[in-house]
Amino acid sequence: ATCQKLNDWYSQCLPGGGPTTTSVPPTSDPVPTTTTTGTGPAPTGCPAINTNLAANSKLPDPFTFTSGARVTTKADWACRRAEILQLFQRYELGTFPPKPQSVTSSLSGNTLSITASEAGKSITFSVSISRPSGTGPFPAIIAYGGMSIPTPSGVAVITFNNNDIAAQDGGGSRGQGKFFTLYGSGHSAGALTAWAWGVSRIIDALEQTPSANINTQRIGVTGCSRNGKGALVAGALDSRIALTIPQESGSGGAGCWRISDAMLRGGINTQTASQIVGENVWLSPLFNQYTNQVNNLPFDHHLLSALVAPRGLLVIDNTSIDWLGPQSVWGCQKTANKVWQALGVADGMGVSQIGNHNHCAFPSSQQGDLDAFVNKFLKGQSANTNVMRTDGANNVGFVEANWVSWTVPTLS
Ligand code: MCU
Repeated sequence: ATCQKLNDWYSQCLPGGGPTTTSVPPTSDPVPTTTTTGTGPAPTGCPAINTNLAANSKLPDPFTFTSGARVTTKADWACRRAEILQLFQRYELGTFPPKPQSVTSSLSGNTLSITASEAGKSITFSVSISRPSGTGPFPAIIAYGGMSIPTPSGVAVITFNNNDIAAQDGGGSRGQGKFFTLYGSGHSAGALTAWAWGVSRIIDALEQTPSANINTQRIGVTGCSRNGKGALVAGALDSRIALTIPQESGSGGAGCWRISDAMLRGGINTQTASQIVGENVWLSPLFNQYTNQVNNLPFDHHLLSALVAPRGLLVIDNTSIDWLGPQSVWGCQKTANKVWQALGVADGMGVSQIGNHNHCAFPSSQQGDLDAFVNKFLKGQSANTNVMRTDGANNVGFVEANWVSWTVPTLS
């Protein structure tokens, strides 16, 4: 394909690449058929999942089940969401284990220690809680590796040492960390999934520790870059999280695999599925067989974001770093917003994509966007969260018709 011009890449670099045949799902399927902790009880009466993968070079339709049935109601969406959760675990993230047999916690000063036990094994990890002045219970943001966005007033920060739960020390660090001590080093979860499990245990602990003085109905999660990928996965997997704020998360986060591949075909040095699985252990080994045929995946990351709906999602991004796939993030997340549109809450999900700053350096020009989402979703105030903006000249050229071949229903 002619796919050369950087400035014009959206018109040059159409969907494509990869085989058009179907692919065989993994033979050993460790994925449970029930939805997991934090997502509430599994919806009933849902269509059976169809795992015969069909190649699709565009972004898969959020509103059609793998069975072919259409999503027309909000109840259908609950089923479709459960299906998408299963698909992500099966092909990319690995199994997200349910709440372990026992989760206990103790608070000492600002340190919350959490012990999780399952099948005779147990692990303990701790988080530090920094509370604002005033009277709680406070809203809180769980920050992977500490805050990389400005701490909003009146909001507690819970610092999560995600690397302690699952290592991310390059391709050789698979199976290391406390999650794997508990579940075994051969567990299918990638680091992003293991960290999300850790976030779920933090929320369990906060729920059972009123003296921590945190309002568990008002929990946000954030992280930047690799930790931004983690924050997005946590928001997708645990529906107790009210606001998800991935920052500059790139491929494996807010980018779509298919669009990132098209960018690379267009000569842009950007991270793709093929590269990411060698660089680090963020994803399940189950994903490896799909990285050269992402068109066979029954999802892309617009559907990872869609798992967050109708809860709050603010994608904070940077247009200046090609490696992060800014065009991919923009097209992917504009498309994800259609799920919030269908649910009647389009302004529950925003994208703020601004360049000319270092990686993970939050520019003051995005402060208003952040404040609006925090005010609405963590403080319960009314705020204008209609945020869908980019300063990327290439990005506004996203040709939706190249990537989206479905329409958006209004779900009743
Ligand atoms: C955007 O996140 C990652 C990226 O996926 C990696 O390829 C790169 O090595 O590191 C980024 C990061 O985490 O930077 C702090």
